[in-house]
Amino acid sequence: MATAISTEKNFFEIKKGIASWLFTLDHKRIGLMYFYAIISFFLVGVILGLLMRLELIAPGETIVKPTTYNQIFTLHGVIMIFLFIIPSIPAIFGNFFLPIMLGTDDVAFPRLNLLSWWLYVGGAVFALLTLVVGDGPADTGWTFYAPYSVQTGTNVTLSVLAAFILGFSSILTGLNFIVTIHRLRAPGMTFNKMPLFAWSLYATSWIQLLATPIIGITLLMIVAERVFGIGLFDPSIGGDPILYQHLFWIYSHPAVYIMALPAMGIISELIPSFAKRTIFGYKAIAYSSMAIAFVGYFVWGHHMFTSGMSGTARVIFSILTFIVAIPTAVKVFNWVATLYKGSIDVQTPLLYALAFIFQFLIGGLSGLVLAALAADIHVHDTYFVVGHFHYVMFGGTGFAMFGALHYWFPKIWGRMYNKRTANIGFALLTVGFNFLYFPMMILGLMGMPRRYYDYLPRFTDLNVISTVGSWILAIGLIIMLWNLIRAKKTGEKVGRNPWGSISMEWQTKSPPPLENFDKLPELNEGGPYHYKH
Ligand code: HEM
Ligand SMILES: [Cu+2]
Repeated sequence: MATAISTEKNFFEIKKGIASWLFTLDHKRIGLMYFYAIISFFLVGVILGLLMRLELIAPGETIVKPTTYNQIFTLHGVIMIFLFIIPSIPAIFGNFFLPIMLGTDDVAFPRLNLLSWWLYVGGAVFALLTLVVGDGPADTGWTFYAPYSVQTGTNVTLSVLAAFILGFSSILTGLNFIVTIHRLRAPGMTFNKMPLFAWSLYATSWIQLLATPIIGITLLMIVAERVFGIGLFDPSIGGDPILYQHLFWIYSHPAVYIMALPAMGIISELIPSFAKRTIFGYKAIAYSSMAIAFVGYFVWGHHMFTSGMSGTARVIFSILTFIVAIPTAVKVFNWVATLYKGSIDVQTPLLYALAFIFQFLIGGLSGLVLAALAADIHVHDTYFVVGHFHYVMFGGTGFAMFGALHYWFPKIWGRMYNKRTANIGFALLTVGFNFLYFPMMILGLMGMPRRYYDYLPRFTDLNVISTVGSWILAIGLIIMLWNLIRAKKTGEKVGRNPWGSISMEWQTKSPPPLENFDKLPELNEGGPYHYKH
């Protein structure tokens, strides 16, 4: 660690001005630039979600035409997947905290890290350009299924190029984290003494590095098919649309773990910090991340049970999908075991962690319904699926991200937010969330198909409840963000460790100095979570 740099000033104060941010090599500033960009797109995605729910408040045409509706859910999906949930936790909190938690001063390749951010912005620009070019955003769904994606006149080419560029950003972040974890851990920090958040990022990074190229090439094949009509996916010119589905899901199922694993890592930090208890089953949690990352490559076929695969293939994919649930259940068991007999300090981040466990469980269990081959045939492409994946991605990962934000807020900005207001925001978000998505599961079981802008009158009541839920959720979001924005300027100043946590990032100042530590950090005896009772 260089000693010439002042540790008096924190990383905000060391340099000022827009350029000092846009061209920074400091992992903390890059993490925060991701934060602002990602939150902005999240809000755009939320507005699109609210528009869809408004359309669906009553049968028939309410506010938009059918094609516009199709474009809205596609853009909503593209933004939420590629611009929000995939980058969210690794790019924001991984960038900010991984080096600090490893006791080092930056990631392995700071310039590559900055390039990742710029690629992210570049990809986002492409996605937004679809709004103003030609026939508007793609209307294919975020999955870009062929042959429709090859035939439609909307801006599929621009949308998939956006996803292609965003993929590069994701690959570079993964590469950076893998090298950082292998090469830059503080002396004495063996793999088995690494914080569980670092472990979760490690598992995630391998998926980012190895799976993302597959979607990259697949999306380019869509462009090639559209522009040159090669006959890859379009059956009218000799292509195979099922091939597209395989290639798409070979990436996109592992991508589900790019979304879920870092969230599980966050929960593994929050639970011991607020239960004031050594984490139960450290190794089981750490290695189960690796197991999930590995087995996650072999289950993609569960998205294609109705596409005409052989019976044998379907049964195998179904069984493998059940197997991924095991390492996930191992984690949940260990979190609950850690809470059991802990001296629990009920703070906002813990509330988010508890909501995560509850909602992720509903998401996971409904996933098992979909994994069960026979049941999936009935609920495939219904609102049951929409309920399921929002529980996993939003109720799970989204809530973990908000928990992380409330946990590390005082470390990043050196101030504390109003805890009461934060809890009110949390309550509205949680209530709104469950009113928004639980009815979707029931609607799906009743037979309401997804990606429809209209429905039969018998589905009306539950759709109204869902739409009202979306408004409660939106109010909760506004309160949460407003509370944090206010706290950034006027919140009470806090010291190094307002929560009494023991992992490494709490040993440095809040906000941290440029090179992260003003004195050599000490490894906690007995591993990162060893609370002395
Ligand atoms: C206020 C928040 C949100 C609302 C009201 C909302 C609502 C909706 C609705 C109504 C659909 C269309 C379902 C269909 O017709 O099939 C949808 C689709 C989708 N949502 Fe959300 N959503 C919200 C947040 C999120 C978040 C946070 C994520 C990801 C983390 C997400 C990911 C998706 C995806 C991937 C689709 C599928 C798009 C497609 O079918 O191509 N949503 N959402
Ligand atoms: Cu899957």
